[in-house]
Amino acid sequence: MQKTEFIWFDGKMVPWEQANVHVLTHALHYGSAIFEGIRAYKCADGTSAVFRLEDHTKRLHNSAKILQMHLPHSEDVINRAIIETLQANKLAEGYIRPLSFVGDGEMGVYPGGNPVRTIIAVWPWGAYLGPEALETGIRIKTSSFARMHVNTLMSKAKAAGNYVNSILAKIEAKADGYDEALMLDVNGFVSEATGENVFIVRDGIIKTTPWTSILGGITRDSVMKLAADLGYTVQEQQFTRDEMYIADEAFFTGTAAELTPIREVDGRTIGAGKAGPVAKHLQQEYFKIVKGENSKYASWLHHYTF
Ligand code: PPE
Repeated sequence: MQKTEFIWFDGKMVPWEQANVHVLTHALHYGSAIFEGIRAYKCADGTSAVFRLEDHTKRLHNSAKILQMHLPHSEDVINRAIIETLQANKLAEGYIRPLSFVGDGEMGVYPGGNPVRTIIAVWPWGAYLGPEALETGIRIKTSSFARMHVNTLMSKAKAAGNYVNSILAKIEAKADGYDEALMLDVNGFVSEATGENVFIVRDGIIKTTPWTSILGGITRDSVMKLAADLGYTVQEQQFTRDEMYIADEAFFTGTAAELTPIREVDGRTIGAGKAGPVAKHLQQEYFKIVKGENSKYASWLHHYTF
């Protein structure tokens, strides 16, 4: 990864190399951490903008609530700290990773009175699934691992521990020669991917999985609103992998993955085997919005300069 100069750590700007923790950090042993993934883009007017900053910070605080972690910093403080970290690093475009975690103190599963610590790191990050993925689409395979039951881990929290399930699926998919894993829920319906939400398009209707076993993706929400504004019918509805096989188009959404078309699922070619027209249309409009080229969505952008 491409390093930057400073990481915000519990209210202070610390040089990248000095942003360290003790090996007995609770989160390192038990996964007791929550995080966000946010992107900032260069805009046409020469400024930069963080995409849906306040919504990400809100989700961070909601994740803390679900995990009963007490964050010492308010949403306002985190919003300001994110902008300050981008400015301190002179980063005009890139990825932002706030992380709050249970620190060291007592050992044992019970987090007790261990301190909750927060970092904000930023770095340049290109296309998540490879430079060609956004153009040509990716190949995915249904994972042998199911997404968590809704009472096993809390998918609406972006919790570090949840990602062990994602790691298992991602390693399997890559080892089998695929770009990403398609994950089903415990009832066999399509859930999400290891770090993306799933959409299909069939007979002109756009479908995405309901907010049950999935993370409530902010890109998912943005694309649903955008698609509806463009006149598409958008449904939040369960669907099966075979419905996906016969979809005209399929795509993933995520902060890191942006809007990545899917060209193959379990050896079946989707549509024409390349980015479909609806995915391409939504992708183009999404990139215009995040780069400040569509004033209708100006309220989603938090501009900054340095
Ligand atoms: N589901 C999961 C499991 C997930 O991790 C993400 C984001 C999403 C859906 C989409 O959410 P949103 O970014 O709000 O649209 N995954 C983040 C982490 C990726 C990583 O490898 O790290 C991300 O895209 O930032």
